[in-house]
Amino acid sequence: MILNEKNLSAIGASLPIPKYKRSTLKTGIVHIGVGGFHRSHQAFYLHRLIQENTESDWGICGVGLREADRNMFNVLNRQDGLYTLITQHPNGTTENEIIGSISEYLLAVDTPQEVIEKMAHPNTKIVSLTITEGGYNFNATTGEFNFENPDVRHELAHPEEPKTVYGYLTSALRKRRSNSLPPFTIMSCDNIQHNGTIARKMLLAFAKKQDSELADWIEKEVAFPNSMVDRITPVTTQEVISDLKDVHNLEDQWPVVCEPFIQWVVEDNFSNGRPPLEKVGVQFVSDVTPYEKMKIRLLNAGHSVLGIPGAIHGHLTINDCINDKVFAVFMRHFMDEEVTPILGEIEGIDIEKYKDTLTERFSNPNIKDGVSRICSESSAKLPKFLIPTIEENLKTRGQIKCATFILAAWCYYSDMGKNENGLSLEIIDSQKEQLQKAANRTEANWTAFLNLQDIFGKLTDSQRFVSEYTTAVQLIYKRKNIRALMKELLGSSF
Ligand code: CS2
Repeated sequence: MILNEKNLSAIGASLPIPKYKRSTLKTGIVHIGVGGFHRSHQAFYLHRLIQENTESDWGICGVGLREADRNMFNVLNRQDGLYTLITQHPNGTTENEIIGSISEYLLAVDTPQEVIEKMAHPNTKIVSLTITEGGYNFNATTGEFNFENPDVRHELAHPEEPKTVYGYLTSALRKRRSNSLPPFTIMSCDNIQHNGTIARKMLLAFAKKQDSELADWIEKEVAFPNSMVDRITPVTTQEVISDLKDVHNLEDQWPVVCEPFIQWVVEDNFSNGRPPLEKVGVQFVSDVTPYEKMKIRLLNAGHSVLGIPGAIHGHLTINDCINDKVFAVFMRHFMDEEVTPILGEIEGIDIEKYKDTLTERFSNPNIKDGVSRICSESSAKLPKFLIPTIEENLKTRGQIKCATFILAAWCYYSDMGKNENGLSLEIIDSQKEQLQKAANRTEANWTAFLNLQDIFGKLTDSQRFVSEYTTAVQLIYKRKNIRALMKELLGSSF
């Protein structure tokens, strides 16, 4: 049976379906970047809220900005925005639920004006974003907006033809302003520390170039709450799609798999009202900084610390990595010695327990989170997840050996094109060519990879870092046994 509105009540005989009338939902949120994560996290919270508290003003209109979003557009249109959320518990129990909070989906490349109209509609109170770390369009070294981006250049020259998130946001905000409507809140849900502050800084830089009066209005009127978002959501496999068909006779072309854990901490700072998400477990706080730092520097960095050497060694999933004692001890050492000292006290949080929970979550055998997902877009992730930790430790003379080793391993990963079993490794990264080009020069110049200024920024000014990196990269290339080196690096911990 195809998952769609028409078949919903029949599907309801075997699976939980939305209990609310989806046709009466108003769109209160426009969300840019509907992928697995948005659907396991924000859309799930909204679904719960609508279901349990009859909050019908907070339906979601999903938006895809890129041609690459066409597949999501086709699937969600075919399925009337419905999809199955599959929660995988560590003990093997599976919960399936049909989520109904995405009531519309627009593909901006086809209907740009419709997207702008939707954002400018009086019912829209929030525009939320999961556009990935790379989508914010800043230079990692300077932290400034990248005006060299050809899409940005295009939309600055032709404001009526937006391409990036900034072109759309300014067009819609301009419209709201001229219609005397209050602005929407811009709510970033990406894994970037101070995600709201960065979204604000980037949008203002863009808007100032385009229309300085509008920029002044945005500066005064638009709220950009910072937030910490968390739920591990692996890539959906064909196997998951087939299982739904075989076991539940349900044809869902793009279900979402996730872990049971979920967390969302948001600053209570909204320009035009917000859904009462505290009713479904969202934490509203005045300052999210300590939570986001903890999550990004431990969970997200922890993933990369496992995933990059894991891919080189030939582990396929995060669960495979954490079940390998060498990897587990290495990650914990990194967390204990390199991250915990710079986190300081976080009110209400027991960091030791938090780290234990991460090990447990990474060990969930039913999540099968591929190392390829973790390693993808490392050029945008590592400058946010890992490099700042090295920078802080350099200032305080803290330890940097594990994090530096991971950067050296990343160079090897980018260079080799295959793992230590000889199987090919696919690099999924918008900077793939630059990474490969720099990494390919390593054996002629051991620090060639560090010349990627946009990624490593000022790290290369530190002699201590460059020397630790050089030692690590030489060992990795010469020994060709990443696991043995990780073990040796930790010495007496084994
Ligand atoms: C992961 C995140 O992409 C990554 O590298 O660390 O997607 C992670 O699974 C989520 O942030 C969990 O909340």
